[in-house]
Amino acid sequence: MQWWLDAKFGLFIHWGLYALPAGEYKGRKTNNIAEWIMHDFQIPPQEYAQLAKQFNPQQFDAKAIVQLAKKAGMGYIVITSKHHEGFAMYDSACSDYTIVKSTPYGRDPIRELAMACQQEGIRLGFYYSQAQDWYDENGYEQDADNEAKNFRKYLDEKCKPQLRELLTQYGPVALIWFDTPLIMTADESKELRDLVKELQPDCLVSGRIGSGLGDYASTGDNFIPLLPTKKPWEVPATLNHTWGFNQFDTAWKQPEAVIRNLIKIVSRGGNYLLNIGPDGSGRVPEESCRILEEVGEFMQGNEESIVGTKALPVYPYDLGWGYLTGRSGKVYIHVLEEKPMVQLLNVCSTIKKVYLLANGEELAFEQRETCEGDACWNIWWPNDDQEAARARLGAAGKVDMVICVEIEEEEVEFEPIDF
Ligand code: H79
Repeated sequence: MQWWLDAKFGLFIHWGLYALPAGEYKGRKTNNIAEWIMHDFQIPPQEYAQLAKQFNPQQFDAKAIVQLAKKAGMGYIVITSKHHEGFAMYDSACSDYTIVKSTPYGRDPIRELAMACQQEGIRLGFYYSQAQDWYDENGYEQDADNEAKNFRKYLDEKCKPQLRELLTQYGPVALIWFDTPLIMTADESKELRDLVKELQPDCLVSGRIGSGLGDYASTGDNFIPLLPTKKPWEVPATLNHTWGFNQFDTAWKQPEAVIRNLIKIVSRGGNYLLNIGPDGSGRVPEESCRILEEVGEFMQGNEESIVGTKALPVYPYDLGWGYLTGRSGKVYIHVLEEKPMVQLLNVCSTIKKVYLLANGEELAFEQRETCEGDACWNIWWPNDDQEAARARLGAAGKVDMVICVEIEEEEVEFEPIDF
């Protein structure tokens, strides 16, 4: 799973029939995430299924989405192949409830995305709701009487056959992103894991397969861990509140907030899986594109401080003004605020060279002991002028000025601060 550890940043795509109501059904607006509208308004399956007849997303452009992800510096894409609503967004033979068989669109967008990903050299994984299926009478549903269902039948006749299709018809699959196991048993989760690994040994399995059987942990949606965890981890996150397109949700995170989250997550050793929700016509909301493009401007020039980095030992201070990332022989200091100069206390590694990552400008530095006897790095902006240096970095320095410190040692060493 080294590729996944190195990638750090991925694109999540939530797309299904829920993109049509887009947060409003029969004049009633939801204040929950839009892809839950069928559950939240308890829309009967046969009624909800009528949405398929209007689903004709001619604006869906797989290549443009892949390019958007690449420009943002993302290393993988995960798309909903079947969300809790139960609708297959790909050409599934074991159900009639699919985008190919029951919509006027009649095409398989997941095949188009898989082809575009292969052409552009980016990995593709599939979200698959393994336990919740609100269309299948034997699929689970949050807060429903699940004990009364024949889940075995659902597993054998829908879930496993569909996973088999996804893992045999679309080339190499980077990962299966399972979600909400609910009351699935450990044996059932293991059965799904075994099936994935039997068909594609290199395919990763997300933490939400249940019973701790994932290859990595998925944190709570939009929750960023504070401390190192036992397993590698990923934060699934939204750009506004919703995952699936919601026409009323305009609470967009600004690019600056997204870049800050990315650095925070990467500095703590995690991955950031950031979502877009194409609308019912297949278009990615303009605001999402704008945000990701700005993140891309930061990544151009600073990518080395994100992609392929490894979590450093825990730095004993909360810097407030920035974060540290690193790789063998290098520490990247992410400076997110105005500072006359940059000081790191209790760092004892030996500096070889210091420069601004995005343009290579060298920075003056000294290594010394403070009055208290702590090892310390002091770094100065050229001519003591941070703003001028920022201007020279252009878009790459707008939010974060990344300083690269090359050190003699493989791994940076921090002094303990308890004395
Ligand atoms: O796919 C996205 C979400 O649809 C899915 N995970 C991400 C990646 C997700 N599944 N469940 N949840 C998110 C949260 C569930 C929240 C709930 Fe509720 C709280 C379900 C029951 C209580 C929301 C509020 C629905 C009913 C009341």
